Amino acid sequence: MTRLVTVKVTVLVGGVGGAKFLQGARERFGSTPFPEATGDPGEHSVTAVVNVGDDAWMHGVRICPDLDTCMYTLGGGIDPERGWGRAGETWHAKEELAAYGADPDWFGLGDRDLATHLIRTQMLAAGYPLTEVTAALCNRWRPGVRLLPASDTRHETHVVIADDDGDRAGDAAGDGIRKRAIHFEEWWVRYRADVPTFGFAQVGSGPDGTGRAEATPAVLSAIEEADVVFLAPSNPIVSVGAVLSVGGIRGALRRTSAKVVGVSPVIGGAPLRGMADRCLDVVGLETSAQAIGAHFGARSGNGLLDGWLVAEEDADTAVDGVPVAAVPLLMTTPTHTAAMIDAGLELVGLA
Ligand code: FO1
Repeated sequence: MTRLVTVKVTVLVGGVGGAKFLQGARERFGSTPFPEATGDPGEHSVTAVVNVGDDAWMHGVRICPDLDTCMYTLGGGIDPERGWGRAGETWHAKEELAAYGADPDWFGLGDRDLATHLIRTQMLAAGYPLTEVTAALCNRWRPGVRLLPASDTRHETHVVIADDDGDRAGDAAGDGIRKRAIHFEEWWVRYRADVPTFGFAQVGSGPDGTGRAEATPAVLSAIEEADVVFLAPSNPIVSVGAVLSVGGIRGALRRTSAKVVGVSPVIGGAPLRGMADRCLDVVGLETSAQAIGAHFGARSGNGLLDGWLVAEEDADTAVDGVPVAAVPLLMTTPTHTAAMIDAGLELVGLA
């Protein structure tokens, strides 16, 4: 057993589930002020590598739902009922946009939240990378963990659905079904994932505007220099999966000397929250701790995991080459989540 005196923890996260997990990590490892996302993370430290697959342009501003959910949750500004956007929100701008008939009419930007998007959009237009923009926004919110976008370039999740208008796309797959691709937010928010769906694809570009999105140097060193890396119990396909599909991240996880611990996002065959089961269906994976653990795979093979934390209800889970521990997984309070994190450390011999 290795007892860590100082700990560098890196967590791959999405939105609501990821933010709750980070509250537990902050409780467990203490809050380290990170004035700058690119600054020295100090000794006890938690760094979050946050999904940017949900990021989108709406009404001319750049929305980063998962970064903002983490920032507002950890900074005390989240609306606790919705799990996204600001507490005490008003919707005057949304109403005015609707009065103009502006598109999209299915996505709500609150007045308080809009200020965040305006600052972000101005800074991006001035040439600041998203990592620095996020650090600047966090200067206000002081989340106590370092929030790093998985990439500084576009890496949006798009979704292939059936095209019932019939005249916008061809039948390239030759299966008799016309298809089109829409942004993930449209699929999730407008259609509630309830349309015939065929797959997900990342749409983006590399640092030079071509190729595919790459992880930032800050993300790669956060993974390579960590003592332990957690895959949060976020959506394994469109949150953690989208992070893993950023160029360089999978390789960094394979190389790091840190132990990599995954936390199951399903309990007894049902997702902890959200519509993870819809995404799993789309890619042909069963909604079970077993199937998701096997999907991530063992680091001793070609996969990513040194340990897989599942709910007590899933205690019979066995994943080839991966030690499994069953613990209470409900993140009801940061203290409960911190206990779950301790179980993860113990599983890989770090506590
Ligand atoms: N979710 C909704 O269901 N409806 C909305 O109008 C909406 C607006 C919105 C604005 C900013 C933001 O950061 C998040 C927002 N969300 C909204 C939540 C979010 O889009 C999704 O739940 C996630 O992207 C999925 O994790």
